[in-house]
Amino acid sequence: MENIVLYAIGGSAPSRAVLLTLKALNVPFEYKMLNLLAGENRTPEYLAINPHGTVPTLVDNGEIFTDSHAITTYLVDKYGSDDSLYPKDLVQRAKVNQFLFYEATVVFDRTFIHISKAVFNNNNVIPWAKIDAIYKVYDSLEGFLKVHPYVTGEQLTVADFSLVATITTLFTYAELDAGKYPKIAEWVKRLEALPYYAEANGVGLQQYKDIVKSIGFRILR
Ligand SMILES: N[C@@H](CCC(=O)N[C@@H](CS)C(=O)NCC(=O)O)C(=O)O
Repeated sequence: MENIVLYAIGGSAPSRAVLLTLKALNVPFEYKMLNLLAGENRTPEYLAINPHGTVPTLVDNGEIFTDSHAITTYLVDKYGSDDSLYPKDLVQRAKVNQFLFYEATVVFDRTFIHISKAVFNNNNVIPWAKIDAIYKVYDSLEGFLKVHPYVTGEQLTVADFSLVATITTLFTYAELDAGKYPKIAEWVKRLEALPYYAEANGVGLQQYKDIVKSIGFRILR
């Protein structure tokens, strides 16, 4: 058995950010898939590991980590053959942290989680304001990508993994207009070209989209 155990599910964007990192680093791990729809994240056993009941959770040699941003940065620090995905340079590291917090506090928290939770709880009429919040995110991300190929600059980092997992999931609710957001469209293509992208983000993303399609949703203007 591997030392690293990942509790996750492909449909979850933060889980996919961790999968992208593990695949990029080529680190072996045991994948424990949790079916959130069946409440497998609310069992006493899982809550004993992660009292918040969320995925992903990563256990490395008995140490437990319950947030994707903390997990991806830890993995690069511990298992990276170099620091390119999470630079040790103070300025570059601060920029990566900045975009990890942007993903956590703006992209995920102001848009995705509220829409997704509602849809998965049979409340599938989405007020326009919530969709508009997604377009505001696209506006800011387009601005951040104006001069660089990746969010922090010239180099791919875990901030790109974190953001691409959530942004591509938001496409489910607010399709990206490549004419209006060319930099985001190019950035997504750049990430899709990574050899591990399809396995780490593509498959789970499609699973998420299929579930939402089967539930259906309507936007209330
Ligand atoms: N900040 C956390 C967010 C984790 C999170 O909210 N995951 C969702 C799935 S995308 C979840 O587990 N939801 C189940 C629940 O809240 O009960 C991270 O980045 O790891």
